[in-house]
Amino acid sequence: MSDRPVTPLLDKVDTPADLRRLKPEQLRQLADELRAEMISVVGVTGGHLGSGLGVVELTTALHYVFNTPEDKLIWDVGHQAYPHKILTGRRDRIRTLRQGGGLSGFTQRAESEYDPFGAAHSSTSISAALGFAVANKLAGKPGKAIAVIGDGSMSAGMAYEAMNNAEQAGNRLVVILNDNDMSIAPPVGGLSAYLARIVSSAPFLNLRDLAKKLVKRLPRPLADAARKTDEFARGMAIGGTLFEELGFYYVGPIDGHNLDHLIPVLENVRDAAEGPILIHVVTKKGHGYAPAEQAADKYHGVQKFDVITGEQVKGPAGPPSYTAVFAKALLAEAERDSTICAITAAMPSGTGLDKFQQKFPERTFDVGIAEQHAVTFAAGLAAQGQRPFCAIYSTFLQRAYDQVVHDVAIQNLPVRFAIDRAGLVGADGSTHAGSFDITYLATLPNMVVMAAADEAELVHMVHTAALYDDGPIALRYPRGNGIGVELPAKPQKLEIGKGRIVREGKKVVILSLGTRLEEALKAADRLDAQGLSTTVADLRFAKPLDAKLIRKLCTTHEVVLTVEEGAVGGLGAHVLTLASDEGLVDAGLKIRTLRLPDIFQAQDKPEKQYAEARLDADAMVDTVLKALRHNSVGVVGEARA
Ligand SMILES: Cc1ncc(C[n+]2csc(CCOP(=O)(O)OP(=O)(O)O)c2C)c(N)n1
Repeated sequence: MSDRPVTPLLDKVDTPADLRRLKPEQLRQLADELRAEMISVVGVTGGHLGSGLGVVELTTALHYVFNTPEDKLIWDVGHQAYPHKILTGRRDRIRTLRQGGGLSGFTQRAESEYDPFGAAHSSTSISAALGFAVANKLAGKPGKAIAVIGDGSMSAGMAYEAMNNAEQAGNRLVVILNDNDMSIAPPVGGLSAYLARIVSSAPFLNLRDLAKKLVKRLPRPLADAARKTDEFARGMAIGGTLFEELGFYYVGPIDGHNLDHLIPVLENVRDAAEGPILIHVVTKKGHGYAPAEQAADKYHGVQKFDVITGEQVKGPAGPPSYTAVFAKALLAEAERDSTICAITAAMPSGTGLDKFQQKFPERTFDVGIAEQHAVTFAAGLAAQGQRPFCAIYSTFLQRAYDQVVHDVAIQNLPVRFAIDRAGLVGADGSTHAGSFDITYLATLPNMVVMAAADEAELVHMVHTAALYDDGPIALRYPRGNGIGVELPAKPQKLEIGKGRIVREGKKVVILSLGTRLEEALKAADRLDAQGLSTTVADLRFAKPLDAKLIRKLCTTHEVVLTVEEGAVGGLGAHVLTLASDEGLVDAGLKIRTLRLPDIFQAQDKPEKQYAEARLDADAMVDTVLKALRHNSVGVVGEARA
């Protein structure tokens, strides 16, 4: 080895145009620097690490070969796009990832012309890329669209719906299947087994020879050699039949960390006259960083960490998370009742169901990234006498809304929905916020909707849901830790549709739903200190509403404030409808609703998001004072003066 110092290349590469000025033999060094930069960045910011490390070479090769941003590069989910961000003019801001005012942890159209399509929910990339490709075809433009999708994201039906329609894009569409044999947890289902069979077949093991042959045999452009195109696309393929049946030319598997393999294949695909083409690239999640490679989850998502040791910074020891409390409570119910089973859509650790799985493997179902299937599968289980808990984040349940309405609610089947990450989610931002579940669920006939005010309430709600067989029932709880209340030794069965008074007063009443109760109690103390005696009720149920309690409180107080961590159309709307239907407002009652503002709130620290949303004690006090002074609160969500 030479002792000459190596001049960093990454400092010279601000955009893909700079990258394309490098010689192919310089790309290895660039990729190594890119990987080191990414590790150093995520060590400081936290975030998604393993997925990005696995696509460092692929990112480099794609921008080197394709003419981005004219060619549209669309990353599925977008959590693996940190190296892409570094190479596309955002290196100077990369250390602001996932912070207020900083770069998003996913791709975002507003952020860069190199992010043609925003993402964060999985399995949308092929549909979107197809849209770009067909738009180019209609406009007579030459640009290509390249979707990069992981094997986990390929488990969602939407990816196949898109592939089933892809033929019309011809050679303008390229799909790269990034197969790292991992999702967040190990991937599940038949597709994963199928890909594993392809990769373990003899030709892949002789990949080096194969790639050499490929480069030698392929004339460019392939348009001039249709026969060989076919040989390339089909002859090389070993087991790509599934994709071929869907109309794709299958190429692969290719070693996704070997630039000498990747570049010529991508060049040939770029120049191919035929299409659409699917390239099966095999990578290793966490590649090139030993702590990530060795971790069971390949460092899918991490806190800040020490780059040398890989050790993640632990937050101060606090109360258990809502997720952990839910998981423990469900386990206790399952010990008592053998018909209780649990369903997750590729989020066993995120939902806490990994614990359930250890104890009751035969009663746990990880269906892959397939929320729609999860819900209808649960409906079938419920119809046949099982008691399924479908544990899905609020934001991902959106995808299964028709299944919730049509397969569960209309048939009044007792599916239990455990809705995690309900409300604001801090660094993950608007794509992951659980803003809409109260609204979209409480509008449905037959549905029961509960929100836990603290972790003890969550335990009661899990118990209540387990015992409730009369129809669908949902319980929502937020991201993060509980507030440290003691957990009940014996859970209570709550009366459906009954709230509770937490604090008695005379003039003002706060009707709270969910964990904003803590702030409501702070606001009540401050209002009391100003001579405004305040009652606080925890309604527990957004549906059915405790009409009796609300009626009583509305007729005995002067100001009513509803508080919920959900969008307009939820608790506030239901209380207003009740008050209007029953003429409670006719006598001059002042009702105000605090809910999430009518904007997609960007990532930030939770306290800042709550302040922006006007869902903290300050906003509650302010709203009550304004209601008493002016009978008007101004625009919800407006910045404080
Ligand atoms: C609809 C939806 N459900 C769940 C998730 C949560 N999620 C984020 S990344 C991921 C795994 C993706 O696996 P894969 O596509 O193989 O990418 P990898 O992280 O392995 O690179 C999951 C389940 C999501 N983003 N979208």
